[in-house]
Amino acid sequence: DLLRRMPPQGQAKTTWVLYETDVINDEAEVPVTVLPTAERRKWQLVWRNIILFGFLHIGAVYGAYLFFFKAMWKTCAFAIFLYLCSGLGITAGAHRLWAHKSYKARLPLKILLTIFNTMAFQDAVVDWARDHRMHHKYSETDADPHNATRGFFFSHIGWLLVRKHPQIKAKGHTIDMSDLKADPVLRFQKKYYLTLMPLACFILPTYIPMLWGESLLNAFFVAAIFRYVWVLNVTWLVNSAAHLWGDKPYDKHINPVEIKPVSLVVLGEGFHNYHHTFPWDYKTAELGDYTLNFSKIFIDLMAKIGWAYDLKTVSTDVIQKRVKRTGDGSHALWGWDDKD
Ligand code: ST9
Ligand code: ZN
Ligand code: ZN
Repeated sequence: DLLRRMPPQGQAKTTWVLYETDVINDEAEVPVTVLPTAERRKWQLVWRNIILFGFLHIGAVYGAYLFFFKAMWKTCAFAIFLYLCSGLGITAGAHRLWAHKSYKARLPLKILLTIFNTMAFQDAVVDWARDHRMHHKYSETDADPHNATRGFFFSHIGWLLVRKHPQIKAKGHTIDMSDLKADPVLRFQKKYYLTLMPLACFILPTYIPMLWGESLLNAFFVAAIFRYVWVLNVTWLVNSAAHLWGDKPYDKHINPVEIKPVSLVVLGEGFHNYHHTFPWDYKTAELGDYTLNFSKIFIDLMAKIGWAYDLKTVSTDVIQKRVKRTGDGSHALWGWDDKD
């Protein structure tokens, strides 16, 4: 289960680094080769996506203007509500429940999170989770769909504007997706995605504000377009900013960092050095600080009513050992009980 990456001829540096994929095991240490950069590539631009994302972002700027200056307060509140719901569809749903299996959910919660996830239009959960499992297993290589060693733009949005690197398709078979492919709720979502997604992400968010007298224009640009593009961009920040600028208290050998201000807007997903070190923790953070981890609050609440169970986490002891062994020294508790 431990990943060994082979260097392409003559261009990689070798370091000793612990590299975990899906294993819940903090003890093993193996040598792996970390590729310092991505290989040079010729881009195959996907013009359909470039044009669509271009228009979406222009629409979102207009939507932001309407949000701050023109729309009814109820519409603005509704847009924020949709941001939180669709955000949870990504964080508590696609990410923590499905890609990482960091907790289990009963049917009503699976259905709720699938609805929330469809509102976020980041493609069907099975496809999102497949890319995300590749991102963890082959982090910062060409088999990582949003390889952050290619820089901010590529890992933020650029990767959605070009054809995927052949390595993604070549190594794709090493990812086991049988669990999600067998899930009837996710199969339903995938099968009817092209009907469900427009309804959940654009049509209903435009229709509902009109029930309280909002104009079609305001409803569409604020609750659908601006809210959608906002959620996309904050999600993408976890791929870009949270792989670039910040501290590495848990593992200094990997690129992901802790980026607390981002954590607030990404509902608790900004503790990315922690998350790549301990990907099975349902909190995606050591402390799960309540103010910065809305998704944890949500999962805890679901656990209280019995809809979520088997929440996985990491013991303080394991975290402490890891911080001492591979941390960069920025951990707040750095040096605690140094006697042993
Ligand atoms: C979007 C996704 O925005 C965002 C994901 C962000 C992830 C963030 C993670 C961070 C942690 C969580 C933090 C959350 C914070 C949230 C905060 C919320 C408040 N493995 O893709 P194709 C094979 S989506 C194995 O067409 P192309 C496979 O055979 C936005 N195999 O490649 C596949 O066929 P099939 C809306 C793989 O042609 C075939 O290749 N959506 C894998 O190169 C072709 O696949 C869009 O805009 C794999 N991973 O095209 C659509 N991948 O699927 C964007 C592929 O039949 N995407 N294969 O099995 C596209 O248009 C295209 O994918 C493309 C590449 C142009 C980018
Ligand atoms: Zn990452
Ligand atoms: Zn993850």
